[in-house]
Amino acid sequence: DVNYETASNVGNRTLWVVCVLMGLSSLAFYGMAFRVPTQKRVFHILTAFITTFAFLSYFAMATGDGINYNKIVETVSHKHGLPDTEQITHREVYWARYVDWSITTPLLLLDLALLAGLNGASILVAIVADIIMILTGLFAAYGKNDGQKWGWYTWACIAYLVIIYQVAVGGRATVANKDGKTKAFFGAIAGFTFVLWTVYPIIWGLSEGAHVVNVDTEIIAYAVLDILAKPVFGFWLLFTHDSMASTSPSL
Ligand code: RET
Repeated sequence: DVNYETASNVGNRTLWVVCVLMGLSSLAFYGMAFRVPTQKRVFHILTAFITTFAFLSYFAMATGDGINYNKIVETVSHKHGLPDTEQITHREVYWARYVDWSITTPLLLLDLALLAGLNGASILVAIVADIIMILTGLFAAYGKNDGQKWGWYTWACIAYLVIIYQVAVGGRATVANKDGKTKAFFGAIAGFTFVLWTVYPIIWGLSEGAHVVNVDTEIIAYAVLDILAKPVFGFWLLFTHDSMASTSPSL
């Protein structure tokens, strides 16, 4: 039995909508970058780069690039002495996402780390753990059987815990030395980030992992998350940061 799991028009339209939103947000962030003094510009540039990479990745996926099939072979055993059969599933993998995430999630972490004033060693550990999380997630997406797939997934989750430890726990301790406004803002935006980021591995598990939801649902779920994690996160960070006096990173 051979079975194909692909996106329909609904999925493709969703990809185009996100592509346009990422493009427009990028223009807004570059525009905002010009209007702030140079010492405050690091956050604007980082945030604009994040949506620029997302725009490019969504352009790829909407036009049919950065996608191919993963083939999974399962043995189905039958009762009553019938011979076992092979169930072959070809499901679309949108690998352009992983290229996007491998670049943009470290930049998002850098936004948070610079806001908190995290030390260089912690920033480096968080970024390397993040790259490991995304690359092992990419290998998981191409797993040929359950053992391989969920094995890679486990390494990705361990790397994610390292990130949370460095940025959330370390960031809170560091930001405690800053003014009250920065402290409260870091708590809010880091909390928002980690709740949101934790939904990604859940969606992954239901879609690419266990094939419980179809490819269209996967596209829509990631679309909502990506809009919240990039443009919404970005506008919130930049508007708040512009209104604060003393959060310039030491760069
Ligand atoms: C994967 C699967 C393997 C296990 C884990 C994952 C985590 C992914 C995350 C992605 C965040 C993406 C963001 C994109 C921005 O638009 C790779 C899904 C833990 C946390 C914030």
